[in-house]
Amino acid sequence: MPNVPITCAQLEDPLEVISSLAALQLRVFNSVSIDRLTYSMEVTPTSKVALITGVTGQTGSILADLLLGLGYEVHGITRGSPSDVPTRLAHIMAGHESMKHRFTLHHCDILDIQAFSEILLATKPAELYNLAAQSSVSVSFKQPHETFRVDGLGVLNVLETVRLFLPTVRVFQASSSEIFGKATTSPQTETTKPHPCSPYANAKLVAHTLARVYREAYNLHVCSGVLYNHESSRRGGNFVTQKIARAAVKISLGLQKTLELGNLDSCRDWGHAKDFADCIWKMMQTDVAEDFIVATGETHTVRDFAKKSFAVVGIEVEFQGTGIHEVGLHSKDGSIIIKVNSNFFRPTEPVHIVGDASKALQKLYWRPSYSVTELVEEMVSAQKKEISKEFELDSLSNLDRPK
Ligand code: GDR
Repeated sequence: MPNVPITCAQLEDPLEVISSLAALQLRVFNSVSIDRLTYSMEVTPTSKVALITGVTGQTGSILADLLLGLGYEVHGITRGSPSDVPTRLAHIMAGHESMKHRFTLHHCDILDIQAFSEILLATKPAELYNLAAQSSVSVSFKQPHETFRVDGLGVLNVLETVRLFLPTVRVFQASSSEIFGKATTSPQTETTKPHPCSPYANAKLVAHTLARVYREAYNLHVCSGVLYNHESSRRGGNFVTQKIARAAVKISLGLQKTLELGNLDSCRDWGHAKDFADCIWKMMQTDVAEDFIVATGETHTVRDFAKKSFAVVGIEVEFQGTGIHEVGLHSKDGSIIIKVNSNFFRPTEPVHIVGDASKALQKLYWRPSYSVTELVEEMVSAQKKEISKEFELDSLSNLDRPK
């Protein structure tokens, strides 16, 4: 294997590493650092082409950043309007030429097999990441048909299109820890028996099983990543972590009085979406397609996540009471800043969702790089900036904070 020297300055700019390696017209293995993650990868002179469905979502947009950073030509699919610039992609679409010219946004519904197959044939990706989904568990109880349409039938369409038109493409299917639901084994592994307990989880299990069936029946390179909860500053505001991060900042600034939450005892294995995107990419680089659990192996309650988030803005929360009567009090003045609202309860909840990602460690050399504390700090800090922009506050420090 040729030894290509890389300078420290180059290491700070992965694109430069890739272009200098490409200029040497060599196939080499090397280590590239992108935003605290290190990639051991095979770099080829011709950049790879990737297609991401659901590219405007949190994980889709983070994956787009990652792949562009690795030198890929990236095509993304969204159902959104062609006249809108998706917020999470604005930095790419209005960004540096070196990124912008390698990114194309396509508009189609993955349920539209004709439109989807045209995009697949026009772009001919080496890697297809299927992240398109109705991703809210609570919405799935209210809209089970729509959830099954996108999360179940949509995946069947993607796999059928691949089988018929581009069977050589590598496919990643975003599976979910929700498939385990009321599983009796904890932590869960790739062999744990699923026990879904929501329409969302059920649709995801159908998709997870389809991915295996297409791999085995048609010898397609399809891998499923069983993704546990993954968060970041790009998380949608209807998910509990972002809802908490936002409320903590607003309450600290006197812009909101209370935060209403559902089940405070719910536990989740929360990781950082950047770590998860890294694992998803690594999964796609293996010659044999397999399913992997992607998780941190640690759980925290919603209550704990709230405590940590308020601590970042300097508020200590003391919880009192139980069940629907539990409240979170501001330790300084005893005011109620967190309440339980049964409207946020779900008809059923997974029991103990925590993943064992040993297989990803052994086969992909993947382990999460962010702790939950770092994740909380990042999310709350991002909300501080966001809210200060929204409310056109010149300086947060000038505000009259609640005592
Ligand atoms: P989840 O994420 O359902 O696990 O699915 P969410 O953040 O919605 O809920 C996590 C837990 O928090 C409890 N909870 C609340 N949830 C919301 N949204 N709002 C509240 O006010 C609230 N109060 C308590 C919930 O009951 C739940 O137990 C996420 C999604 O990203 C899925 O797409 C993905 O597949 C799974 O994670 C892994």
